[in-house]
Amino acid sequence: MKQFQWFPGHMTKALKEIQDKIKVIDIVLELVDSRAPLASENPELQKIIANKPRIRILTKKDLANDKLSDEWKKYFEQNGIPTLCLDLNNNSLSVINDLARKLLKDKFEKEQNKGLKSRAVRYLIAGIPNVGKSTLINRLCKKKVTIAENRPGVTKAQQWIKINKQMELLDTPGVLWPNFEDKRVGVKLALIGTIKSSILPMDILFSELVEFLNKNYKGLLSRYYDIEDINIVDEKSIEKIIVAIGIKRGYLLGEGKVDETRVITTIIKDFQNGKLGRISLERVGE
Ligand SMILES: Nc1nc2c(ncn2[C@@H]2O[C@H](COP(=O)(O)OP(=O)(O)OP(=O)(O)O)[C@@H](O)[C@H]2O)c(=O)[nH]1
Ligand SMILES: [Mg+2]
Repeated sequence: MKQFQWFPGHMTKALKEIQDKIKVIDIVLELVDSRAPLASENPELQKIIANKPRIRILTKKDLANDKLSDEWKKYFEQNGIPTLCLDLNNNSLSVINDLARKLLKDKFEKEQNKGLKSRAVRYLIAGIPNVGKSTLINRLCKKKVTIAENRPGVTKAQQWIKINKQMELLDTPGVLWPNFEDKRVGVKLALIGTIKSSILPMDILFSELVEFLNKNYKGLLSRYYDIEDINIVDEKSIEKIIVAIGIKRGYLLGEGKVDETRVITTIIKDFQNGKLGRISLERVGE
């Protein structure tokens, strides 16, 4: 797939930056999207932070299926990755620092035994685009003026944002490239809005969505858009759905022709915004 060519240079640069930063931080907050926790992770990051304490945050919990998110949390924790599922806009975020303190207990106790003062936990937030890095940072900072501090003595002077006595953040989150080697990953990322849908032909994206919904949420489209139930057997049935919804909504181009692009973009948007329900694209073990 031509559309999925990325520049390895970008990838290396972002990872290199994280590698430089990692020495001075205590713990990595690795953000992934609850609706596709595997597709939205970055395998390269796993290697770099292999020996660092980390918390994986499954963001946008409010858009995902709760039962499946719980299963993901259990699965990751069985694999040794402490995990939190959060709606970053609404949930209390104190759980993050509570869990981090617990994970860093030994390190901080050792420091204090050496006579060092108690200090804030130093965090790095990392994740692919659109998973909620800025939202998390802004919530933590509570729009207060942030005091940035230079910390010389490391390779590059780092800017720190002091949240409070408990937390400090590196000022720039580690923005990572998603992994597109697998076409299905690209489709999932486009469907959850991580990459611009325009990177993939809309009709391909749409038929992938319809097929997924048909398999896992039978009847959902016909119920939501109030059209007759159409059994998906081939491309023609997908076309029928588009026409039926277009007519129902009055998305017409004239001469009774349905504005198919408008129908498709509407449905994809409705999915992305959670209007079709709380739907996860990945389940454990699949
Ligand atoms: N429903 C919901 N929306 C969220 C949540 N977290 C973030 N968002 C939304 O997702 C979109 C992207 O969030 P950002 O915080 O900008 O994501 P980012 O990781 O900083 O993205 P880049 O800067 O592109 O790397 C915004 O519209 C947020 O409001 C969440 O937990 N639930
Ligand atoms: Mg951002």
